[in-house]
Amino acid sequence: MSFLMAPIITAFERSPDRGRGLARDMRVRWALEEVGQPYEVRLLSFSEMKQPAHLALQPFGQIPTYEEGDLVLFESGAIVLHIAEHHPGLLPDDMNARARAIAWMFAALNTVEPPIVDRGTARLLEADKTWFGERQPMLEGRVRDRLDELSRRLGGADWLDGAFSAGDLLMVTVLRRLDGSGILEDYPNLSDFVARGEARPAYTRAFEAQLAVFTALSSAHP
Ligand code: GTB
Repeated sequence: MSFLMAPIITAFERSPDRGRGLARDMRVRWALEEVGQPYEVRLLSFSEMKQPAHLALQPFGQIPTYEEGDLVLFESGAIVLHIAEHHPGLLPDDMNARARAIAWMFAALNTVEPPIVDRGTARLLEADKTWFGERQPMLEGRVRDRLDELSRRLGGADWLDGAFSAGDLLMVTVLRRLDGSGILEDYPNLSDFVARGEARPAYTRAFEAQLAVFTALSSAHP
């Protein structure tokens, strides 16, 4: 099934990740690619994100948003769930398996992502504080606690619960936020899990699309 009009998502005009696909539009692009739904992208500057027109779509002035006909959604998890519920391929048909896949979506966003974001935010915004050095091991420890648990649960499986689902998609994007930290490398089965996600053709298409935004910007303003 395809939506009648291509949905429109928003993304950073200048992503601070410089095309590494770490911002949260990546997970929405990837979900749309997995189900074969064409989409359009409206790029926003940081100031546009805080103006009334965008705040009407996203109360917190953030990306991504999703517009499809008269439906407007914000929150990347809600957007991915909406896509998964309206197309085959990202959620199992069996109702119990479906509920478990949705539980993994929440686990990615609600249990695994927070300590990863806390660590990243501290490094970005608090590195000059006197207490930064003292706090850092604690923040990294919280990330490692979650990865220990996730790694134990994943074991030798390819995906978190049977076939690839929106739960895996979100978990891969969350774990990718540890890119460059060296932490994920201590968990070979989680590194392989991320690599398996990144090897999916839909992931590659989504990654290339967001990278093209950065590449176009760099060639316009070298
Ligand atoms: N809970 C919301 C969701 O899941 O949709 C969170 C959305 C969110 O945090 N959006 C960020 C944003 O718009 C972009 S993704 N921030 C601007 C603002 O709040 O003013 C977060 C992000 C940003 C940059 C990198 N990076 O450079 O690596 C990674 C992730």
